Amino acid sequence: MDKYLSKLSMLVLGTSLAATVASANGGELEKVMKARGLTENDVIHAAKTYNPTGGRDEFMVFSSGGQCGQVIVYGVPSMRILKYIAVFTPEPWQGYGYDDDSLKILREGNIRGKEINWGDTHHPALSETDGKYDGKWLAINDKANPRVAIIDLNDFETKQIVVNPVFKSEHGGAFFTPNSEYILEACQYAAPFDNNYHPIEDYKETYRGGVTLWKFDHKKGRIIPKDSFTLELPPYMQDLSDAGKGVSYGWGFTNSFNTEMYTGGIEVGMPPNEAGMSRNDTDFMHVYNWKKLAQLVKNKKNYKMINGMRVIPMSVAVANNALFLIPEPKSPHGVDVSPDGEYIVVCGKLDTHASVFQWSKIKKLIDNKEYAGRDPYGIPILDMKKSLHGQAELGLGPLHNQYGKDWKDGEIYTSLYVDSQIVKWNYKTLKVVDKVNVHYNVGHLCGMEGKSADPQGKYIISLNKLAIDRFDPVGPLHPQNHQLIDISGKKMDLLVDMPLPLGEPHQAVAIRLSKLHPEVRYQMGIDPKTGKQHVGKTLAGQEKIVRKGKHVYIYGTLVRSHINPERVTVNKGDTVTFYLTNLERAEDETHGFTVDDYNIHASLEPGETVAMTFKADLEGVFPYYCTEFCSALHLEMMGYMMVKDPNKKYVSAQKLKMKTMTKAQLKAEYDKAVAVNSATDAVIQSVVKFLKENHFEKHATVKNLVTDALDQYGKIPAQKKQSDAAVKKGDYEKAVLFENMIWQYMVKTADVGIRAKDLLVKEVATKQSPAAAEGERAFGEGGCGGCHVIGKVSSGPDLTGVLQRHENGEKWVKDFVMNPASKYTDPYVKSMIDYFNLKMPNQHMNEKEVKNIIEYLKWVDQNANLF
Ligand code: K7E
Ligand code: CUA
Repeated sequence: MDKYLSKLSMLVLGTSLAATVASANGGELEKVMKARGLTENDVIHAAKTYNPTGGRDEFMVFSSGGQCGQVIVYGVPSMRILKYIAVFTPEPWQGYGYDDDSLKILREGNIRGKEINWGDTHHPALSETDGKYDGKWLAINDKANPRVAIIDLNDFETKQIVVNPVFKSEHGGAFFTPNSEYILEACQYAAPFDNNYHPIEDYKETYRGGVTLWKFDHKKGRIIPKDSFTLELPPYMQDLSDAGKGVSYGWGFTNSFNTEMYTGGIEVGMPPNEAGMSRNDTDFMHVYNWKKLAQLVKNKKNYKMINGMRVIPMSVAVANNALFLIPEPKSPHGVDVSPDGEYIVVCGKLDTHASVFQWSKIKKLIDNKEYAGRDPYGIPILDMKKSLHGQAELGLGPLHNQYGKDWKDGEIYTSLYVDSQIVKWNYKTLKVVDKVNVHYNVGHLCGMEGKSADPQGKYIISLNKLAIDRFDPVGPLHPQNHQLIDISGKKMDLLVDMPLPLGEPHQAVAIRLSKLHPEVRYQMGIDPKTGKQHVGKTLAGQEKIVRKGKHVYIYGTLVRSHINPERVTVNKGDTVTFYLTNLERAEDETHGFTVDDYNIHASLEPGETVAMTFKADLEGVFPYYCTEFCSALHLEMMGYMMVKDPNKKYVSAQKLKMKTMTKAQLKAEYDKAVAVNSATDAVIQSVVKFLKENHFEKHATVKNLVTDALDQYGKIPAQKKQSDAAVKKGDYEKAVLFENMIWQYMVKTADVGIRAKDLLVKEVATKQSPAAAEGERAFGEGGCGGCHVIGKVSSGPDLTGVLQRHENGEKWVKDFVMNPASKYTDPYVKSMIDYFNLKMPNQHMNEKEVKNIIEYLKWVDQNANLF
């Protein structure tokens, strides 16, 4: 890698790439470039965005998923998608909407009793402290069904959906105030606040716009609807919004279009909305003092209660100097407050200009009550010219803005929808600095923390609406295209395209990875949706089935690789609730659960408890199983739910009983199982020894894994007791089953134990002797690597420690490699053959090669903790 980097730096210094590579690397890179038609620039772009396996990104992006109603999470600069967070839409993998607990969240989003199973997400927002992202919570709005959802960045799951009870549409949300006191949500298409019919002719009188200030409990991460309020606004179509910060802290800014209050009517011979709604040269930016409004709303006489929402009438806001209008160029779109709060940049959309308003000028006009007039609703209007710092001519269709690292010097980036460009300019000097073409029609752009009080620069992502000719064709509906642009140099440099095939992602927000600290497991028995202990929490040994009238409750557990209980019988017509707890503590040991044909599904992360309730209205036999390939015995992780009709008589079919094994055969099987177990145990002991010798307890993650492994191991004595008791009774059939269970626990112990060992990477490798290096080569070229991965169990056992696993290990390994068949009957080898379903083949190595391989294996053992 180092070599590669130095090569690249030479490149940057102007050395010809091809020449450098030809001399340093046998021309391999040149060959690849030629074969794939790559330029030197392409290779640099690739190197700037490529993450080698296991590599990490610097930033994490939360992108709205548009019509998919989800949030898309990806890394920058690699542009690798990491997660879809289910928000307004059911998501089966995560069980979202398919288990009781997440369904409850989804149904919080019902509107007037109506189930809604999608959303049109537009603007994600990260919670803030002092105007800077704190990595705790994410909010996102739904334009179609006016709602806001809260996602916990501790586990990247949706925790709350609130419905706006007065809006019928919204767009200007979600935006946090600088200390996450409130979340701004502005209306879009004006409509009556009540739920009654009002003729469109009464538009000006009865239709209203507004902005809702959702009170946010920053600690708990929940909106408190009863402490929230809405500011009534004229039926102008409010658009994007932003909260003031720094010098403009306490104020909010909301754009609008259709201040004409045009209501269309193509069907009655009127010109369409698009003509009537963009007639005026200017629309209004709403400027409001949310801090003052929050004080006013404490007094009953200052608000009206509508659909359970406290609404402050415009007249009250005006009387208290808390609401103003400023003309802005027609049909604007983005409004973006600078990191210090002094400038408010508004984009024209139908105007080629960006308008830079200046807070200190606005504040002066407000303080001096210097108004240019009033709108039809009596709201004071501030003079546009006197509020402006200035305007900059940027190009066609400016939409949104993001600030750069040198924002103090005026660095800002703006998307140009019509020109399909990102423009870098200076909002202080109002000069254009640089432009870069994007493909095509950019909407929002996303800087790295580019709208917080602490912009990081480095990259801009262009969120393009169209992907014409960018990707392989997939039919008439194309993906969207997010393009990563390097802004660290003098010129902007477009690095790479990423297709997003899930909806139209309007806006994205990026945060430094170092600010996020999500959990890897839950506290045992938690309902992650509430953060409290789940009523269905069940620990090992507490599994039970309880019937209460016609409701059957199953308190079950999942752990590799069984679901307890494995048989559930209910009556047709019963209501069934599965309470399941994933007892795993090992990181990433997720189990899924479904009962076939019953349209339920849950994803159980380690420690999580989930409830699934349904009516057993179909008679029959329904397998249930773990839906996540969690372990070698995942397919066996299943059970049956049997639904019988209480009004039917069923005849036993047991006459057809199958022939069984003789006692002698069973005894032989038992002996074999015991032998395999003691051989496997020896392997475990060697892993445990390794872990102890290398002080696993000093590394928290390793310690967790070891705890989990020993947990599995600790279950063996109880099984052994049962096995011994069965032997005593002469029931070898049962004893074999318990011995097999012991073996399962051993495999799980070994599995986790080996993962623990993997992680125990602390020392630097000792230098390889020439023989060991030769051995590594022989190992690779001789095909050993096809089945054995050092440090990992793959399609063959891990060879770390193989020399210690057997008495006289070196000779044992040599004999085995030279003539594998000679050991096929050795109980340990036999157990491995059974386990992997593979026999070690003869690779026809010569003695020297085998000797070198053994030297290599010794080196592996010396450095085992590095694999
Ligand atoms: Cu698409 Cu912010 Cu809804 Cu602009 S919005 S593009
Ligand atoms: Cu648990 Cu598959």
